[in-house]
Amino acid sequence: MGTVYDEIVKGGLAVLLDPDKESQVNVDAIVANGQQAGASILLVGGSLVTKPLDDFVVNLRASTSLPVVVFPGSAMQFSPNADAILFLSLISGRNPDFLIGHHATVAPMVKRSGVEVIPTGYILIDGGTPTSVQYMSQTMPIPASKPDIAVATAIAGELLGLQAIYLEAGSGAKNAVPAKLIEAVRNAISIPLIVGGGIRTKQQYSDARNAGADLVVVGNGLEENPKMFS
Ligand code: 1GP
Repeated sequence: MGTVYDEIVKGGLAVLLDPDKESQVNVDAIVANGQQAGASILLVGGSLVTKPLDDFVVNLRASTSLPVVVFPGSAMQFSPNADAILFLSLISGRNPDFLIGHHATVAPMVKRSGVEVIPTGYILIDGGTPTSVQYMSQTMPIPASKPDIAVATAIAGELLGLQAIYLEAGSGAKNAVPAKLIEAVRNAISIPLIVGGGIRTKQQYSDARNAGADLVVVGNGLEENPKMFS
């Protein structure tokens, strides 16, 4: 079996699941529809998760063949039972806790677990409305109309040795990351590009892919309409 990183390189769709919403949404239907639409990865996590992530990961792994990848909002969100973790450094921000602090807290546990680690530069782009990730990280997003800043930040991430860049408009964002900005970042880096936040239609998914996103992450869109890809 290949690595999760190989799947990111291949690209396509990733479905984001929030353990806190387990009782409000139909996780099985979301996963089944996502898989039917060609999803290759399940991400688990969020800016604020109040339930044990590990239980959710273990149940999910028992019910699906897709790799389950931790997408952590803090050091508290780790599961040694996951297939991989996006080891996110919030490089658009200037909050040391989210650049290296949480990482040092959880690093020995991650290393001991043997879980695949994918060092990822996490870049927040203004999605037209204040999002949980902005508030929880206490960082300012890059204006969506300033692709040069996003490009410079992504290049810095690549030069620092990060293995993927994630352009994030924030969960439930009003505006997804603009195609022009995705294209500009795509042309500036050679590591895989992940894009998410505010993608609610098949068209928006295709637009992001056509602009150069390798992996497109959908959370709310599939929660609200599990059949969004049919
Ligand atoms: C959020 O990029 C992900 O971290 C997905 O966002 O829930 O808006 O699809 P949505």
